[in-house]
Amino acid sequence: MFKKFGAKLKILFKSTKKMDDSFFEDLEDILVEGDLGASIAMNISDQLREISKNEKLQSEEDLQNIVKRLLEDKIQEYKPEIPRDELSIFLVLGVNGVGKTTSIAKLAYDLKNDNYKVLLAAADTFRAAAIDQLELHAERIGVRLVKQNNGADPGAVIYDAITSAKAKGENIILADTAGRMHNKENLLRELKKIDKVIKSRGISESNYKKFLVIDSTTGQNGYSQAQLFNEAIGIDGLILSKYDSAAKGGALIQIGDKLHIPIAYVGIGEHYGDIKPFEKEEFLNALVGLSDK
Ligand SMILES: Nc1nc2c(ncn2[C@@H]2O[C@H](COP(=O)(O)OP(=O)(O)O)[C@@H](O)[C@H]2O)c(=O)[nH]1
Ligand SMILES: [Mg+2]
Repeated sequence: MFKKFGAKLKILFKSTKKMDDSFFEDLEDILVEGDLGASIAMNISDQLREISKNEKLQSEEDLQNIVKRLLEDKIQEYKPEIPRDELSIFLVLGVNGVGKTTSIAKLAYDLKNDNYKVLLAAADTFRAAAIDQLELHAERIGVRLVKQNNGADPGAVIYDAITSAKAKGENIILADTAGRMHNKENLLRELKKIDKVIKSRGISESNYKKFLVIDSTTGQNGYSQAQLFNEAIGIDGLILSKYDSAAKGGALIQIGDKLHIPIAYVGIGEHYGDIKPFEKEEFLNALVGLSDK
């Protein structure tokens, strides 16, 4: 059975008589298997070697706590502030199937309950089903949706949404986007166009946020996705989805350490209400196995 990173750390400590080279090799393997990447794995292992010269590790909790301490500066929380008297836009990005549409629906639900006036923009025009899926959520939650036909220019949908929100007085637009195009270059070009449209429509930089959804079950790939989208249009924050299915997330450490992208939300199920702000302390405890989840 697949064992979580934290559980492996505990076993490593229990089964080791001394912290010799083979201990550190095993530790590096565990860190790499936990999606932290080779360079971070070596870095943690080297730092632990130094620490263990002066500090005797008595129990597996000591090991877990030190690893946690070493990871602490590698990820950051992001708590977006959404003004009520100006229009904001959240552009939600990510590859196909990561959970963009579902995350938008959950955020719309929470924001509506918090008395925000929410508008959804169906800018994933690549598949007709994507527009229908978002529309169904809009109806269920009771928020407005701006859409065009399947195949329409996503930039035009967003343009309309901004115009419409300004006219009707909505506070926040949550914009869905396509995670798939005929090829990667097309996708990135589309995103850059959308970005330009938003910037040209008088929404201030601080009210325009780009979120990348990372699926907890994809592991190491999450890092490459973040790199790609971040290079294309810059990412303000991450949404970690499907954390209920696989409480992994080592890739976030890499993303935080190398790309400095903070994490805003965590998706913990398929229903409305199943999203919460990212809590770094809780995440790190779960990652190193100091708590069950
Ligand atoms: N268990 C679980 N499933 C999720 C979560 N977020 C999304 N999903 C599921 O992932 C699948 C793809 O989600 P969708 O929002 O359509 O992805 P998109 O292609 O990025 O828009 C759907 O079956 C969702 O119900 C989550 O936090 N937990
Ligand atoms: Mg979708």
